[in-house]
Amino acid sequence: MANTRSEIPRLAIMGHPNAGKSSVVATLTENDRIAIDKRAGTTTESDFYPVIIDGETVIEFIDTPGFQNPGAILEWFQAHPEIRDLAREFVKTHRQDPLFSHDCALLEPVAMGAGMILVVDGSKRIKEKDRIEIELMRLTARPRMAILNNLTKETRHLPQWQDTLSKGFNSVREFNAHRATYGERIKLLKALKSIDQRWEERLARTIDAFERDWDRRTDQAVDTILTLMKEALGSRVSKTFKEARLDMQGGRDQAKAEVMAELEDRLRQLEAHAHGQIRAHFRHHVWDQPPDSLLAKDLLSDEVNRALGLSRRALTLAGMTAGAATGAGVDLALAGTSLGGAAFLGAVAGGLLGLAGGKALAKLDIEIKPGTARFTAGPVSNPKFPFILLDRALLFSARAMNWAHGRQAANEAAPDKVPEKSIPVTGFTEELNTAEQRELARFFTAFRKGRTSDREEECRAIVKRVLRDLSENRIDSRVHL
Ligand SMILES: Nc1nc2c(ncn2[C@@H]2O[C@H](COP(=O)(O)OP(=O)(O)OP(=O)(O)O)[C@@H](O)[C@H]2O)c(=O)[nH]1
Ligand SMILES: [Mg+2]
Repeated sequence: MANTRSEIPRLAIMGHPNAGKSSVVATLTENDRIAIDKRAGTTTESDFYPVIIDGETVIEFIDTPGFQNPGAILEWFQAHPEIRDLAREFVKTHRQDPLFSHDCALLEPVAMGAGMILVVDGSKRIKEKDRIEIELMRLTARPRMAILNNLTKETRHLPQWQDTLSKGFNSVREFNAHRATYGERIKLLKALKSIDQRWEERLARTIDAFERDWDRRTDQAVDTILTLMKEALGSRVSKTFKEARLDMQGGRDQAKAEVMAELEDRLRQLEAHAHGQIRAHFRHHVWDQPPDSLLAKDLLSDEVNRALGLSRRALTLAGMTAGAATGAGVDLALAGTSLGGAAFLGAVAGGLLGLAGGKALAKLDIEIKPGTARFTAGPVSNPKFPFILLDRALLFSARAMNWAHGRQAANEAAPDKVPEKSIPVTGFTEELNTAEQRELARFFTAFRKGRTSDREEECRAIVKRVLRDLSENRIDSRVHL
């Protein structure tokens, strides 16, 4: 059934200046364009942020500047115990009063039935002003939840916050606007659903829409990844050279270097394009890549080669032996040694020869014709490379899925920041079981040979399973890698 406007759950985000309200809204709505700043007073007026799925608003969050005069509002609330709907009556009574113009604007949606989420910085001590706001919100009797958004790693005040907040709120949750993943966002909505029966049905529909939308986006990411694998593994680059140039000193080596470098660039471009698409599926526009991230390193660098892809042992178990990967054509590593040009090796191969224990990245064919020679690099023959490419795509997806949109303005160098989970620096494919690795290996081999693969569905299922496990926190997202 379509949502009518009145059925849309609407939640106003309350809290002190700089508590992280806008960051929470940004993360919950996957909107990295909301103004967030380390200075207090960034949000000066309430703004509505609807979450639209399939053209329909499924939930709406209201980012607010917080209360101006919480003490005076609470006093008025306490002086009128006979009034059932305090928020509505307060707005009605004070609408024309300039002293309360901001508070009335803030309470207007609440008067119309919106619920509230109070955001507090759980790493700070509780103050009197906090107690006033908690009591004030309790008296509105609207569905409400409190969020402990820790701005630093200080945790000693948390038990006291839990105690105090639980007096005014049916649900108190830790939700870090910088660290929250998709799984945590869904958990938050589920908790919200259970705090007030009046909202149960509406929120159930919202959660359902979120989950369907996420599943669809996960499928899009899987599509992007499989297309990347097909295109990269089937890539070929050809260049024709005049005989005269090849006969010059080092001319052949130069020609090989050029054509291999073009293939490398093609692979880098395909990867960048796929990553751009994945980023768009998960709605990221601003993104601080940690400078030491593996994703910031060159696809063909030693560092990436060491950290990602399958180990030699796993490659062998998966049937990716040297024999399976070589065929007709000149192997670059061999070509290099037979030519004996040290300068050529350095210039051409760079990271390539580091791949999978010295195996060349791709085949190189030379077709001699009268007066010219056509050099063709590709398809990729290195057995490890597809697993590295897949690992990077999974790593990128993990980040796109789990990098909170509210993290845009974070001070990543802050010494007191909430620590990231410590996780191993390995890719995802090494953790798959041998049967799955073998399945992928077969698929890669088919594409390298330009064949479509009947294993595609199995591979799709494996990649999707990894992405699902990532977004539901069953495997760690390695978000900072
Ligand atoms: N470390 C950390 N910093 C956070 C977190 N959430 C917000 N911040 C930072 O806190 C500062 C204020 O965040 P905002 O989201 O602008 O806070 P606000 O409550 O909307 O502030 P006003 O609009 O000024 O009332 C920014 O520098 C954020 O990056 C968090 O979960 N962790
Ligand atoms: Mg704000």
